[in-house]
Amino acid sequence: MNIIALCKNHGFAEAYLLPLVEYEDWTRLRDEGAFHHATAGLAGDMRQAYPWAKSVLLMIWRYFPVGRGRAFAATTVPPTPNYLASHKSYQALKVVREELETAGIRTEGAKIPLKLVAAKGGVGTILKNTMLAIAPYGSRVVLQALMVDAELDIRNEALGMHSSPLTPQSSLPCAKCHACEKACPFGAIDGDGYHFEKCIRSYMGGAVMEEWVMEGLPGLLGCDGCQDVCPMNARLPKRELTKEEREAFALDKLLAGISPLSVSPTSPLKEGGMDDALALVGKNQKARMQTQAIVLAGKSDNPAYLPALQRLAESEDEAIRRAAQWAIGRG
Ligand code: B12
Ligand code: SF4
Ligand code: SF4
Repeated sequence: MNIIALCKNHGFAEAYLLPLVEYEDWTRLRDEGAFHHATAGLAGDMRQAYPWAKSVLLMIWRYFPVGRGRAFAATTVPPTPNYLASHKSYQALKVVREELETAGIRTEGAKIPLKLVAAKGGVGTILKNTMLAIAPYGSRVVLQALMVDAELDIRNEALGMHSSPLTPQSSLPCAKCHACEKACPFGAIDGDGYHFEKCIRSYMGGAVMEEWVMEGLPGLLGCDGCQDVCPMNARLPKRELTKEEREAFALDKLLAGISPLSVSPTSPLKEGGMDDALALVGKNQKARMQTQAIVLAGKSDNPAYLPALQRLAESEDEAIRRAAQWAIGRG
C-alpha cells in the first residue's frame, strides 16, 4: 500500500513517514514548565509512549487565509481559518486511519509535539512566532499525525524532504525580520522568541476570561496576528468565506444558540443555533465559541444583541455570565 498516496487522495497536501526519535530536551523543558499546559499530554519520547510503532505518519493539510472586508462585517464572526481546516483535516484523518486499519496496519492517534517532530524530520522550519512553515504553503498548514507500525515505503527524498533536517538559525527567514514582534498586540514575541504566557491565545480556552482578554479578543477561537504579517505567508491568496460559513457564524444565530431568546424578531436566523457552526469546527469548540461570541457581540456595539446579552448575564455558567456582563458594560 502507498500510504503517502492514500493521504493525498483524502485531501492532504503532503504526507511523510518519519522515524521515531527521542526529544529529551523538549520533555525536560516541558516538565520544567517552559511550555503551555496543553503540552502536558504529549510524548517527547515516542519510543517509550508507543513501543510498537515503527513510524510517525505526519500529514499536512494546507489552507488559505480568509480575506477581510465584507466577510468580517460586525454581524458575522468567522473563526480564524485554521479551525475550519483543522476540522476538515480531522475528518480526513479518520478515513485514512480506517483504510490503514482495514489494510492491516496498526495505528494510533499521535499525541506528540508535532512541529518539533516535523522540523526534526526536515519537514519545514520553525519560525520566531513558533509556527512551522513549509514551502510553498507558508505556516498556513494544519498538522495531523498517526503512529503506525508501517516502515517507510517510499524514500523520503522522493517526497521532497530536505536532505539536511537541521536549519541553522542564521539562515532562518526570521534573522532580519521583526514583523510578528511588531504586530503582536500583547508583546508575546520579542528578540528572545515567543512567550506563551503573554499570548492571548493561551487564555482563549473557554474558562472565565480576564478583562484584558475580553478587551483584546482578536476574533473567534484564535489569534492570527503573527501569521497575517509573516512574509512566509505573503504570497498565499486570500479566500472569501463561503455562504455556508457566513451563515453558520452569524452572531445573532450564535447568540440564539446560547440563549433561547430570539435576538432579532425580523431575522430569518432567529431559530438558529450553534449546530451549523460546530459542524464546521467540531463540537469540542462549543464552550469557547459561546463565551467569545458573547464578547464579540459586545464589541460590535450593535443594540440588537442587548436583549440576548441581558438574558445571558443571568446564566448559571460563570464564563458565560461574566462575558455577557462585560459585553453589556461596554455599551
Ligand atoms: C500547546 C499548543 C498551543 C498553545 C501554546 C503555543 C506554543 N507555540 O507553544 C496555544 C494555546 C497558545 C496555541 C496557540 C496557537 N496554536 Co497551537 N498548539 C499547541 C500544541 C498542542 C503543542 C505545541 C507545543 O509543543 N508547544 C511547545 C513549544 C515551545 O514547542 P515548539 O514550538 O515545537 O518549540 C520547541 C522545539 O520545536 C525547538 N525548536 C525550535 N526550532 C527548532 C528547529 C529544529 C530543527 C528542531 C529540531 C527543534 C526546534 O525549540 C522549541 C523549544 O524547545 C500543538 C499541537 C501538537 N500536538 O503539537 C498546536 C499547534 C502548534 N498549534 C497550532 C496553531 C495553528 C496555533 C494558533 C495559530 C491557533 C490560532 N489561530 O490561534 C496559535 C498560534 C500561537 C503561536 N504564535 O504559537 C498548529 C501549528 C501549525 C503550524 N503551521 O505550525 C499546531 C501544530 C496544531 C496543529 N495540529 O496543526 N497552541
Ligand atoms: S514575521 Fe518575520 S520574524 Fe516573524 S515568524 Fe515571520 S519571518 Fe519570522
Ligand atoms: S497568536 Fe496573537 S497574541 Fe499570540 S503571539 Fe501571535 S499575534 Fe501575539
